[in-house]
Amino acid sequence: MFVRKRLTIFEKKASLSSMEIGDGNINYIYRVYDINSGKSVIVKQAGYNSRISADLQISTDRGRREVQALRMQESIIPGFVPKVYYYDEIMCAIIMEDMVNHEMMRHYLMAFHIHDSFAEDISSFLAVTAIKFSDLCLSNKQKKELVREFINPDLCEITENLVFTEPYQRTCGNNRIFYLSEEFVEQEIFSDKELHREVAKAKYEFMTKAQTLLHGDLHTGSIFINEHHIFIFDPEFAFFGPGGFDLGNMIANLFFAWCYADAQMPCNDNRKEPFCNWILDTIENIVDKFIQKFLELCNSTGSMEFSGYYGAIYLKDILRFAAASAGTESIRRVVGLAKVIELVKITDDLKRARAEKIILSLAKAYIKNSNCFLTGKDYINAIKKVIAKFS
Ligand code: SR1
Ligand code: MG
Repeated sequence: MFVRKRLTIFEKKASLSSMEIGDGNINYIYRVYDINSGKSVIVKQAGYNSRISADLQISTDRGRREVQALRMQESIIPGFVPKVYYYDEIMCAIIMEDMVNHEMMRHYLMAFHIHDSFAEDISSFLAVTAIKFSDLCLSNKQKKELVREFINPDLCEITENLVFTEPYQRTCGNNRIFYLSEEFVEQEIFSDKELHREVAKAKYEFMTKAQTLLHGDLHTGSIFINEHHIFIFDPEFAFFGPGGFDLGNMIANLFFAWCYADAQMPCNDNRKEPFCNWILDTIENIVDKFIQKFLELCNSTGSMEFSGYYGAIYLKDILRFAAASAGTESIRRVVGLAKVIELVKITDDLKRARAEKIILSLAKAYIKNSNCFLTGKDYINAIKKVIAKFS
């Protein structure tokens, strides 16, 4: 009834059905479809509580920001996000394009599919959003107005707690640690004061540095993909934060796919080596293509002070925060409340423990040496070094 009233895309007499298809931590997602015409839309509704924890209450107006973010992203880089058809403030529900013939990237990677243009696509999205929503491109007043509109206290608080705080506290009841990783987490995460200091710095930047409009939760569950195309969706965590956060999250999540393949695929599976190599190449290419596109865009802004010399300084700062964010995303997915299935679904406990040690060690290198990740190769060298240590 809701969809029929709000949209005209279905025939008046169409017999519509719906089913709940969400598997995320927060919202309710329904597919509404007409079996006869084959047309369908997605309805995303925000409830008061998150699905992952009844204790976690989130203001229900988050859809407003999500819709605005999707529309703004569509305006600067068309074709990368699903179309929004309608937002209902009372129902707290978005009606949007059903991304048919696409599947969640997390599942796509867990089926060991390679995607030739992913680095090209995602680096464009990351570079364009890093530049076009920043002071490098927006006017002074426009930027401040948008920062105000995107103040996102509840969703940012989730990240501040789940990503930047709880995984470092041994007494935090929200953490979920795999039994074979407990000792390692105790020694390497809970006891490492230098690490805590660096994460505190990153958290402070996350809270205060309104550089650009971030997606805010860019993992492989926020991407739908097919052989030829990607959709980036679900930007309900969007806010003006430090450029580099989305890039870092992407890098961390791609590496989870490497860990899953490394642990789950038998050595005699001839898809294993190409897939694992493709993941590493993709991480390297995303970083290098991001850098190249960022600088090109920066130089084309026409802004005297922000192109050229300052552009390079700005980029270095973004790359530093990207490395730190790759680290914090990695640690929270191993130690914290919100897990990724790439780790949970590793069936051999010893292999899961090894994967988690690799991820945590790499994360520490990203965070403690965040200044040193200036090219794609810097990531690959760090990854290979840590893998060798646990071989
Ligand atoms: C309570 S929400 C837990 C996580 O799910 C979302 O997708 C975000 O990643 C958040 O941190
Ligand atoms: Mg989400």
